[in-house]
Amino acid sequence: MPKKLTAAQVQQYRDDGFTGPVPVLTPEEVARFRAGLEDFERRDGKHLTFPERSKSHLLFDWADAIVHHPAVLDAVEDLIGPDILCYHLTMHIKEPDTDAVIIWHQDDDYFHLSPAEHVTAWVALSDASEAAGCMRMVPGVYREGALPHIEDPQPNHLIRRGKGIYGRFGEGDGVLVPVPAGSMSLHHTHTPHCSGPNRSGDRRIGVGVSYIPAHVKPMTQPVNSALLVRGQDRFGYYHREERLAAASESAAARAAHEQAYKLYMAATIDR
Ligand SMILES: O=C(O)CCC(=O)C(=O)O
Repeated sequence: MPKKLTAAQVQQYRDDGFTGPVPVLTPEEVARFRAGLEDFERRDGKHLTFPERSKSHLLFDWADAIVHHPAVLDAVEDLIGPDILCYHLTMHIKEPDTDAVIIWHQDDDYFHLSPAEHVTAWVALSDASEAAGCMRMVPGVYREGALPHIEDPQPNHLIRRGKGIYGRFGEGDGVLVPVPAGSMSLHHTHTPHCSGPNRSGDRRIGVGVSYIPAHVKPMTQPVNSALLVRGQDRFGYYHREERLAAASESAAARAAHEQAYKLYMAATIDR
C-alpha cells in the first residue's frame, strides 16, 4: 500500500518513467517558502543564482523544509524505498516572459549514479503551466537506459553546461507535465525531459530535488556529499552532509553550503 501516491501513480511511474502532479504543500507553505526565497533575493539585490541556486537546502530553512517535507518523502519512498538520501537540489527559476529553456536531457547524464534509481521530485512554488514553461517528458523511453548526450552550451539554456540529447526529440514531442503551485512531479533519471520559455506573467519557480536510495553508488570521482533525509544509510558511499541546524544563512550554514557546493562542482557535472 503506497504511503502517498495512488497505485495508479506508482504504476504510471513504472510504465512511463514519471508521474504527477502530486499535491504536497499547503497554500500557506507555498507562500512562506516563496517569501523566504524572495526575501533573500531582495536583500541580495538580484535573482537567485549560483552558488545559492544549488544545494539550497543547506543554506535556507524554506528549502530544508521542502527536502524533508513528509508528503514529499512519503511519495519518494513509494518509488525508491525507505532509506533516502538527498543527493542534490537545483532551483529552476524562469523569469516572466523570458527565453530561458531546458533542452532534452536525462538527469543521469549529469549525475552518473548506479543502479539508475535516482528520482527527481520537482516541487512547484508557482504555477508551472504550459504558458509558464512546464516540463515535457517522453513516456516509456526511460526503459532504454542512458542515451547519448552532446555538450552544447547556449546562452538561453537554464542548465549552464547545456548537455542534451540532439536529433531524437523535437519541440512538440512527449507530453506536457503541468504542475500547479504546491504540487510536484516525479521523474526517473533516464526519463528524457525538456521545457520551453516562460510566457506567463509570473515567475516559474521549481525546486528540483534529487533523491536516491542509500544503496545507489557514485560512478565518478571524487565522490559527492549527500544528506540522509529518511531511514538509514548502511552503505556510506557519500561524504555525509549535516542537516541545516541554525538559522538560514548563518555563518555555519554558509560554510557547510560552500563546502558541499565545491565538492559537488569537483565531483560531478555543473548543473
Ligand atoms: O525546470 C525545468 O524545466 C527542468 C528541470 C529539470 O531538468 C530537472 O528537474 O531534472
